[in-house]
Amino acid sequence: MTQAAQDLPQTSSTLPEERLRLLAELERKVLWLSSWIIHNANHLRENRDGLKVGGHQASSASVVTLLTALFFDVLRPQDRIAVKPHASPVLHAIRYLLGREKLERLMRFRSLGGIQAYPSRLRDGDDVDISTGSVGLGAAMTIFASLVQDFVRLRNLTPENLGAGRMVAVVGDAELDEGNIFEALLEGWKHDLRNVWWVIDYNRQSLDSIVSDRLFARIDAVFQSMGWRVTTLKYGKRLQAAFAEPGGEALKDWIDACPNSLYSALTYKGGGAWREHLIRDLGTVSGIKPLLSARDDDALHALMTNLGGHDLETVLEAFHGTTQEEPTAFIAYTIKGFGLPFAGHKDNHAGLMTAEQMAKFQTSMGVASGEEWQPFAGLAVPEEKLRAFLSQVPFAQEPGRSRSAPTLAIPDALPRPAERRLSTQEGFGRILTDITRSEEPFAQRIVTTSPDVTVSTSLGGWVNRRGIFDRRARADVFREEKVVSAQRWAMSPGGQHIELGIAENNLFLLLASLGLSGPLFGARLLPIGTLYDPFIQRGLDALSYACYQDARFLLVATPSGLTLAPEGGQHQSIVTPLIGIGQPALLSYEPAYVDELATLLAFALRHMQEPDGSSVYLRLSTRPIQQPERAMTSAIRQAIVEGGYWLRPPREGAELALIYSGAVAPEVLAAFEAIQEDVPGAGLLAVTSVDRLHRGWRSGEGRGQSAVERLLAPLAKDAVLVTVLDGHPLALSWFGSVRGQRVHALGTEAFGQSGDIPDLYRAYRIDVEAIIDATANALLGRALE
Ligand SMILES: Cc1ncc(C[n+]2csc(CCOP(=O)(O)OP(=O)(O)O)c2C)c(N)n1
Ligand SMILES: [Mg+2]
Repeated sequence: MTQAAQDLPQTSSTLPEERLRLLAELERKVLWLSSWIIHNANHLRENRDGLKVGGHQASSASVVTLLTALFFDVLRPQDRIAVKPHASPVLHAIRYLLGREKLERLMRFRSLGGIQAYPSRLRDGDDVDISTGSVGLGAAMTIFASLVQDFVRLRNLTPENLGAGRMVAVVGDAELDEGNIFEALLEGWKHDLRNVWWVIDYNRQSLDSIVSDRLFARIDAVFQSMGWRVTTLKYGKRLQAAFAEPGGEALKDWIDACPNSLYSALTYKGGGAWREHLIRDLGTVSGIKPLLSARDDDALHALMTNLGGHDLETVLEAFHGTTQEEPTAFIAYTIKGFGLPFAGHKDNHAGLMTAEQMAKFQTSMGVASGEEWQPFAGLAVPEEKLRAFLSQVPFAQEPGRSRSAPTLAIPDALPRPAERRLSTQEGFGRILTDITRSEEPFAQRIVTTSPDVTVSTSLGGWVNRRGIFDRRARADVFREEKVVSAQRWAMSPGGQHIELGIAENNLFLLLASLGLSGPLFGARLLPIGTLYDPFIQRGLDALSYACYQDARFLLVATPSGLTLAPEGGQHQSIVTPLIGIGQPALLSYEPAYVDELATLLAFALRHMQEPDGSSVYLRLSTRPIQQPERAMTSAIRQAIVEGGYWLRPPREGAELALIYSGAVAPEVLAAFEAIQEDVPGAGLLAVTSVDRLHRGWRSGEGRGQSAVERLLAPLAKDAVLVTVLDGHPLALSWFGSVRGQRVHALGTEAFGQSGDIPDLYRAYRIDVEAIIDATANALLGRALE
C-alpha cells in the first residue's frame, strides 16, 4: 500500500452504539447470505449441463461493509445507485433482508427466473436503479444521471417534495482501467457535476491479478484534477488505535510502504506471516515487540486487515460526513474475499469456497444446519429488534423505486418540408426546427444531444431556437462580439440541447440517463441523440447497455453508407443495418423520403413512450434526392411504420420484385423503369424498416400474417427478388426465406473510398446497371431451373 497520507473525514460519528451494533450484525448476515447464495447455486442445485455456475464470493465479500452502510443507513429513497456487477449477491441479500426480494429468487441465483448474475433493471425489477455488468458503464452512468437530475429539477419537472438525490456508484478498482470512465469524468467536469458519489472498492485486485502500485498512486490526482473531492478510507478504528501505541508510527509507515502484492499475500497467509515480516523489518524499533506480543496470531491478523472499507464506523463517518454537493470519490481500502478463506489470494476472483471451507465458515457464523436462509439465524441481537430496525431503514421507506411519468401527446403527423429535393438528414433538421415553433407540451420535453456533431447532423436550427442547457446562463460570445455565424449558442438552464465532447460512449450513457428520466426522476423526457452512423460502433457496448436498461430515446444517424461519397471509407458505415436488426429494444428504420421520415418521427416519439415500445434508430442520408409528390394517406403512414409498402405494386403472379431501403431509391427507381418494359407487372418494394419486417415475420412465422408475408403474397411462388441497400447485403437477403424465393442481394461489403456517388455506386455495384444486370441474371437463372 503505497498510498500516502490518509484523508479521513473530520466529523466524528454521531451513531449511537446500539445502531452500530445492529448494523454490524446485519453486516455479518449479508456476508453469510451472499456467500451462501453463491454456494447454493454451485454446490447444492442440480447441474444439468456441466457448466460452472459461478458467482463471485471474493468480490462480494469485498463490499459487504460498504453496501451494508449504504443501504441500511445512508441511502435515501431519492438516491440512485449502481452496484458493481460482481456484488449482485450482496445487493440481493440486502434486498431480501429488507423484505424486497423473494427467497426463491435467491435460491435460483444465476438460473432461470432467479436473481441475475449482475444487477439488472430489466430482470431484477425496479430496486435496481442502474444495471451493471460491462465494467465502467454503470459508474459512468451516474455522472449522466446526475446531469439529467439537474436538467429536470431546474425545470421543476420532478414530483413535488422530491429532493435532489445522490447518484452513487460502488465501483471495482479495476473498472478505473476502462477508458470510458475518463471520458465520463471529463464530461462531468465540463458540466460542473454535483451530487455524485463513487465508492471505490480499492481491494487492489482485478480478475487476473494484483493491481499495479504505480497506477494507483495517480488515482487521487485524477479525481482531484476533475474537480472531485477525494476521501480516502485507509485504516479502520483498530489500526488507528494501534498507531497511537508505542511503535505504532513505524507500523503505519510499514503499511504505507508495503507493496499491494505483499499485503495481499500476507493477508492470505495470516497472523504468523504478518508477525514474521513485521519482526524482520521492524523488530529493532522501540515499541514494536510489545505491540506484537500483546496480540495472538488471530488478533494480529484482524488488526492488519482492519482496513477502512471493512470498518463500519469508519465507513459511516465518511459517508455521513459528506454533505456538500461536489462530486466525491471515496477510496475505500478493502481486501478481496475479506472474512473468507481465500482473502487476499491473487487468484480468488472466480474462486469458490469448497464444501469443507463452507462448513467451517457456517460454524464460525453460528448458522445452524437447516437455517441457512433464515434472515436472523446466528445473530447476537433478538429478531424483533432487527425487524424493528429494518422497518425504519430510510432507503426502504418507499415501496417501489420506479417513478411514473405521464405520457405526452404527440401529433398524428408532423409537417413535412415543402422542398422537392432534399436529403433525409436535411429533412430531419427542418422538421425539428418546425417543432421549435410548437407550443405543445411534447415540444418542451424534447432534449437533443450530440457528441460534437450537432451542426453537421442538422441540429443547428433546433439549437438556435431552443438553446443549450447549462446550469448557469452563459452568453454566446461570438454573437455579443458581432461575429457573423449561423449558429447561436447561448447557454441557460432552460436550454434543450446538451452538447457533448466527441465521445460516443458518453452519448449513449447520456441517452440511457435521459431515457430513464421517467422511472428515475418522475419526469418524462423525449431524448434525441445524433451522431455519424459509423460511430455507432465506437459506442456500441454503451448503446446496448442503454437498450438493456429499457431506456427510451431516438437515435438519428447520418451520414450513412457509401452515399457520404467524398467523405470516403473511414466514415462509411457497412454493418449498421445489421446492428439495427440485431440489437434488442432498438427498432430501426431507414427511410428514403422525407415524408416517410416525418411519419416515422411522430411514430418514434409515441413509440418511445409506450409500455411495450422501445428506442428507435433512424439511419439517414446526406444525399439530396427528388421527393415524391403524393398525399400521405393513413394507409401509407401505417405501412411506413410497419416496415414497407409497394412504391410500384406488382401485378398478381408477378415474377420479379425489386426491394430496396434508403438512399439508393433513385437508382432502384431508374432500374425499375428500364426493366418494366421487359418484365411487365414487376413490383418495387420500399422497405422503411427491415428490422420491423423481420421481427414481425419471426414472431408470426408460418401463419402468413406478418407484414412481409402480406407484402410478398401477390408475387408468383417462384418470383425473383433483387434487393438493394447501401449497407451489408445480408440485411435484406432473408426476404428469400419468407416464401422460398430466389434472392439476388446487392449491397456493400468492402471498405469504401472517396468519390462521387455515380463512381462509387458503379464501383461497389449498386448503380442502375448493376441492378439491371443482377435482375437479368436472376431471371435467367429462374428460366433455366
Ligand atoms: C467491459 C468488461 N470487460 C471485461 C469484463 C470481465 N471482468 C469481470 S470482473 C473483471 C475485473 C474486475 O475487477 P474489479 O473491478 O477490481 O472488481 P473486484 O472483483 O476486484 O471487486 C473483469 C476484467 C467485464 N465484466 N466487462
Ligand atoms: Mg478489485
